[in-house]
Amino acid sequence: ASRLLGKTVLITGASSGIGAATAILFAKAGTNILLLARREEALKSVQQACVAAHKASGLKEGGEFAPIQLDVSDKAAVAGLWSKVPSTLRNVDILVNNAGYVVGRDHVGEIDESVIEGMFATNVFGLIAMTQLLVRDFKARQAGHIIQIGSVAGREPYVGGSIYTATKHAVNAFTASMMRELVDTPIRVTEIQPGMVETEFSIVRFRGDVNAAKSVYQGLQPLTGEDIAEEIVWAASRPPHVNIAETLIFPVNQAAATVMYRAP
Ligand code: NDP
Ligand code: 8X3
Repeated sequence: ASRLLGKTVLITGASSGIGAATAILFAKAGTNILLLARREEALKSVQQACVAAHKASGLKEGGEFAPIQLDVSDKAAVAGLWSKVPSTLRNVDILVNNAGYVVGRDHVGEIDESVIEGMFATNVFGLIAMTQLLVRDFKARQAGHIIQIGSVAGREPYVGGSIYTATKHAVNAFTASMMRELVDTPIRVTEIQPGMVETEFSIVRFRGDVNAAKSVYQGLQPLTGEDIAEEIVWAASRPPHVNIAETLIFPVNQAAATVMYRAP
């Protein structure tokens, strides 16, 4: 949409899945993008895909894509982000807080301390740190859009999901409070809540066990990263007086976090 032409987008977790698909779709729409994640090589291939998508669009606006290696759970790295950002991309218009993950399905009492801390450090503290950094700028400029990637897990608890659902409920409460705080500004706040999306998410959840990851999607057609990217870019391209506050998105055969129909 023409409303996105020449805008600058910052995406965390841009090296795979939803974040990578979102970067490519924003590139097609004539934006500039800061691509953040821990894996540098993967970020570089997403950068190349963005260059190709922008070229194919034929648009002259946008087209600057900067891969920035950054762990959102590293407080010092987040505080020092601006020193890594090219001066032309310093004024971010849209923040997509997408970095996040789950490890395991262990029940309370058996969950590894490091797994608990890791999930909170990225999904909650990392998201909050990135939001704080950008919202200061947005307030000073009286502009900007913060798009949080929550989850159905931020609305519903489920067996084996105590820590992950707690992190996504925290994202929901943090985001909803901030939306209330910013009600007298032009700054927009959106939370996207996907159901099952086939990305590297389940491979990470099952610690690299690809077969266990595949079984999550057996008998149904899951969402793709591109499906969620369309939702994000759609929310970002609404007219300035419109705020898409929350959207819950399921595959057609999913109806709740643990309610789905699988073809036999
Ligand atoms: P992926 O595993 O494919 O992508 C996760 C991204 O987050 C990767 O780019 C990863 O990159 C990045 N990341 C993880 N930890 C950090 C960190 N500490 N610092 C910076 N980047 C980090 O999964 P999805 O695309 O599915 O997940 C994206 C978001 O969507 C997550 O917040 C997830 O919770 C949410 N979600 C996913 C659903 C699903 O079913 N897939 C459903 C609902 C929500 P790298 O490893 O290079 O750092
Ligand atoms: C990911 C969806 O159901 O695996 O946020 O928690 S679920």
